Amino acid sequence: MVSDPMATIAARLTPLAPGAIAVVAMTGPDAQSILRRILRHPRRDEPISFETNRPRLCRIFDVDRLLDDAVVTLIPGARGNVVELSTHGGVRIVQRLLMLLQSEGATIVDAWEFIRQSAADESDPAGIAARLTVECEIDQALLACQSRRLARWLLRQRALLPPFLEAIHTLDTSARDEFVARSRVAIRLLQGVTIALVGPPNAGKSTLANRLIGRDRVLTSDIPGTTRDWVSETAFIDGWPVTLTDTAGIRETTCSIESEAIRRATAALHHTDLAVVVLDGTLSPERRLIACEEVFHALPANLPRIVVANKADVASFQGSSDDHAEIVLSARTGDGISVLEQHIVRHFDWHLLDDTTATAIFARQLATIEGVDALLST
Ligand SMILES: Nc1nc2c(ncn2[C@@H]2O[C@H](COP(=O)(O)OP(=O)(O)OP(=O)(O)O)[C@@H](O)[C@H]2O)c(=O)[nH]1
Ligand SMILES: [Mg+2]
Repeated sequence: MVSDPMATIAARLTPLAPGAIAVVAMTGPDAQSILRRILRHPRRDEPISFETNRPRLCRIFDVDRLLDDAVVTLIPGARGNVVELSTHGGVRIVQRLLMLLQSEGATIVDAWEFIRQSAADESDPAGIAARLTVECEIDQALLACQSRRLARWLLRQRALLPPFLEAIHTLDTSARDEFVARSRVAIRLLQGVTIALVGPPNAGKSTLANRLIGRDRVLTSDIPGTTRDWVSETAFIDGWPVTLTDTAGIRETTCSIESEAIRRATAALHHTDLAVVVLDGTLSPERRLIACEEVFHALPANLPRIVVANKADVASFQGSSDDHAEIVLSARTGDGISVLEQHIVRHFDWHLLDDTTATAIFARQLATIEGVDALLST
């Protein structure tokens, strides 16, 4: 990356996708002279005078070819003024503008690098850059964010985390340990959590998958062995996004297609963080226990699991007994689903993530804390 203070840098600050407006920024010693060469007054053939923080409507020319109209604003920054060119949001326009700036002598960098460099304040080079880096990291997480709850929480972290990190060395050990503990929870959530629904055929795994996903995503039927290849989809557990995998029912079978489906289901479990074992609550407790043991046998030994007894809505439901089932629910009616969600929340410690407590979302943000590597690897 360019860190030369004499370099003039430019970057696209908005995604390269069709939109109403795209923003390209430029800063550095040659920024003003580049502007003079490429901008013209929208109506008259006269130079444009700029004042900082006063937007101006201009025309961008590539030699004599009109490229686009743009609103241009000069904003004071650490390396001189930052020029923001807001053009129409066509992908091609933005690409041509960046090529033009490059041909005029600017070095094109990515948005993150641009913000980092344009904020590098001589009086506090570490401070402002560190704060902006954290904000950029949170913005990146927001771009990929899949749920409203997570987005709201990330937006709160944008305000809470930078000042908290600046003051981290003033905290006592227990406050730091708590910060590291909840940050580990957040980092894992942001990396992506996978939950698999496993169990014998016909237990209601796919019905439960559809309920957690919130729509009819997978086929269900009373024919045992309906689900063949496993299916993954984003689901929201108490608002937090997870990848939910519905798998083929596990049983002894002579059907070669079904046994391949079961083999794939169990292979997928090696990349899973939690198994929800779904049992058919209408079976007798004895049969359920046998089915449960059979499923446990197929799971990787160290895979955490939550066992549920499904179909609690039907008269023939056999109640919970000694078959490991912790939760009784009905995937069909939704009864007991929130209990399952709370179990999952507690399993991953997501209750530690609230909107008032600063929490790191990337391991890098913990790097300033002594001994944190050891904590993270446990
Ligand atoms: N009464 C009742 N029936 C349910 C419930 N959940 C699922 N079922 C029914 O049980 C049958 C099997 O449901 P699925 O969701 O296809 O079961 P599965 O575990 O995915 O089955 P396989 O894909 O064959 O392994 C269907 O007829 C569902 O309508 C429930 O909570 N209550
Ligand atoms: Mg199924």
